[in-house]
Amino acid sequence: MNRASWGSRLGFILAVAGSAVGLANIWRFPYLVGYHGGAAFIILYFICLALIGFPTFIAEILIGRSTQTNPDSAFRQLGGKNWSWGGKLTIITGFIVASFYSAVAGWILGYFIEAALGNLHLFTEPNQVVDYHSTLMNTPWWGVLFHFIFMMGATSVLFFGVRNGIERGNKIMMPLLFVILFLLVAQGLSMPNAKEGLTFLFYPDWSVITPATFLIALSQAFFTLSVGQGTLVTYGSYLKKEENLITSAFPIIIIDTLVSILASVAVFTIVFSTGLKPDAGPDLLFHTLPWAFSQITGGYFLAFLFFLLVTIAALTSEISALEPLIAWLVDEKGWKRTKAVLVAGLGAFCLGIPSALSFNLLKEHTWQDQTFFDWTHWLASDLLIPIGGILAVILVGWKWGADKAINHLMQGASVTFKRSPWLKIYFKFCFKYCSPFLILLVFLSIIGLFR
Ligand code: ALA
Repeated sequence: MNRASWGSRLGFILAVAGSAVGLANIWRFPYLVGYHGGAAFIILYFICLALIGFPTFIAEILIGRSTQTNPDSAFRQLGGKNWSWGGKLTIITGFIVASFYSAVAGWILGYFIEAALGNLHLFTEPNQVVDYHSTLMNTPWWGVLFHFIFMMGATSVLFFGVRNGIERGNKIMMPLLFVILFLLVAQGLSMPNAKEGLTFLFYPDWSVITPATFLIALSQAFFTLSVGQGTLVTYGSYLKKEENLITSAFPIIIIDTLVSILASVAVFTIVFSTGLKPDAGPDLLFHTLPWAFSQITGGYFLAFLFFLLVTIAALTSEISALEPLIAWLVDEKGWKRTKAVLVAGLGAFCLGIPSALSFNLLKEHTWQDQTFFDWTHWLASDLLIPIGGILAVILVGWKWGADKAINHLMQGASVTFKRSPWLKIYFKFCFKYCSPFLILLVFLSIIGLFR
């Protein structure tokens, strides 16, 4: 049987961009910037992207493209039998991400429905917004129901396969996402105090930067690029070997970064124009914004568009977190795609239920003061994703060998490398030394070695 592949280069770019652009761009990035010194955080984030994010991103796609198979067998082919555990670990990571990500995205979908029903732009007091949010979060069935509907949405795209499902879905959803984002930015910029929001966003406040900020910037870069969760290896495995990987991957990084910045512009200009501050942390989305929407003309449409934007972004990422397990079940176990999608989707839904209930029924069930959601989120984002990333760069830089890997990278990209010969040095330096060393540093500090 022929292995699935992308129908076009644009299809690959939009699918990977769809995976990258998600809650981390539209929700997390603006509040991190708001909290960690505006442009100072953005500059730190760019450094993390250049030295660690981009090389790891390329390394993972390269592993997939060169082996044309799922992460388990790809790691085995390049590194030998023992490396297959590394590949399996990344698939498990993707699965765990898919579980809690869907629970969180369920709230966003629920908020989109609230916005569509006209319930998110008529608040007259800030407390009402907080109470409204608490009431929803304290309703167990609400979170689980929308977690289920969201998972159904993701699996129904996945059922149709790589070209007709993932690629086609992203070709529809990503342009829609850009249109909505531009509408929101245009609206934000036309508001009375937009300048204040922009000044806050682009003024670098270095006084709040600490070594911990570097870790936060790196984990943001990793999470947003979907590194370490098997997605990039799997999506890379559907890419033809003669594709120019550099010119296909670079626009994705630009799109992902641009979406983060534009989302921040939209959020900051809207929030500042209503006299609020964007430093409320995760509550920015559920408290600050609905209150802001309640105070401006056209609040209904803004709320509707904003939550639609976030739902679409989350859906394309959810799809990509489930695909590695599906590819593994199809490649390694010989399952039909429909059965694999059903089992992966159902499994992630079940694992996501305790996460969805961590804010109500299971709130008191904690271990070391952390709920189930906190634990799974920590396990995947802080532990398994960096491990997956470091394994990929060590596999490429040391086990497979940086020179061999770069030769493979040059396949389809010889003109690009001829035009920019420094790329060879950059990738060799990053694959072999810079990225593994920096990720290791981050990892050690996450597990508390430098506390
Ligand atoms: N890359 C996805 C996001 O940014 C997971 O949310």
